[in-house]
Amino acid sequence: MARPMKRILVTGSAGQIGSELVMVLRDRYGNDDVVAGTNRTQPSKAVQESGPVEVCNINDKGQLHSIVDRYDIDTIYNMAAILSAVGEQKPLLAWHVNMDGFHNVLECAREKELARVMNPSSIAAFGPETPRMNTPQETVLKPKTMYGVTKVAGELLGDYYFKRFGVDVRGVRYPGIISSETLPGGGTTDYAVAIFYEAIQKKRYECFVREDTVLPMMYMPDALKGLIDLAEAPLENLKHHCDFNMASMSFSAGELAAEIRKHIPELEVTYKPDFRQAIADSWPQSIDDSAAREEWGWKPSYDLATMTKDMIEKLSARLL
Ligand code: AKB
Repeated sequence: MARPMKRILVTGSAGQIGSELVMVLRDRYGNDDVVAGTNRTQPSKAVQESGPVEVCNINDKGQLHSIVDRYDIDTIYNMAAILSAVGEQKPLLAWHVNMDGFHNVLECAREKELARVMNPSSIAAFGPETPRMNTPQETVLKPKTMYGVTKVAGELLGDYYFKRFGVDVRGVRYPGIISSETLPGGGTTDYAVAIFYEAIQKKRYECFVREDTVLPMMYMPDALKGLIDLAEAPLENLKHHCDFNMASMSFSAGELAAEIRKHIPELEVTYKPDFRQAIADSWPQSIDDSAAREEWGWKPSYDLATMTKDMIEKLSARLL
């Protein structure tokens, strides 16, 4: 039987996923029991005002251990990461944070016998040799970005720590995440968030991938629910640990623009592909997530239409 989770540290809590994850976890487990760890960026006002916040650089072993000791942490959600686009500009930094930092988290979990480590992987673990449609759970993993390399290595390292040391490490391969609270930073799928802000504020958007670029995407409420459901799943039900495929919706940049135009008909989109096009072209278009569905009951709630409507309502209320 897995140990219960009582006190949680979220690293990268100022980031796109971390900032919303902290709030959902605080709702679920209590404000004081979820520590928001952040390195350089200030977390949102909501995060700062609702519970403990600590400076937490996962590359600083002493700092990480001290937070875990002081708050009696038993679960770490490791959301600190350098994403694909920044990772291509700063590959050594991507390795340092995504691998050395994650290794520190794992070592901390091993030494202090923590109940659980959650470490998201990504569709970036796949590469051009991977089947692009309905990408299987078990398949070729030969990414061509440093981010992807660290994601594959992170999956393997997490699985190794589980088998070798009994550390309960779990993770999902996230597609592009769309959300209205915090902007993503430095990813290839960022256009699918930026287009909403620009559509609402300027009625025009210049997209950095081609109109026909199709990628798997997911709305934030599904992404958070999925990660927490996996964290709470009984260990004995899991055959996989750190590499669950997770799917929700797939659409081209042009299809997304057309869906937004149903709400904002004046929207004009131009397409000017840059270096991120090659990254997008190396990733799958759709994902087979049957292992996640079978082993821990994964089931998304949002599709392109319901996600778009909700994004526009939330962002319009805030930005206009
Ligand atoms: C990125 O674009 O780098 C991320 C991802 C798919 O992991 N959003």
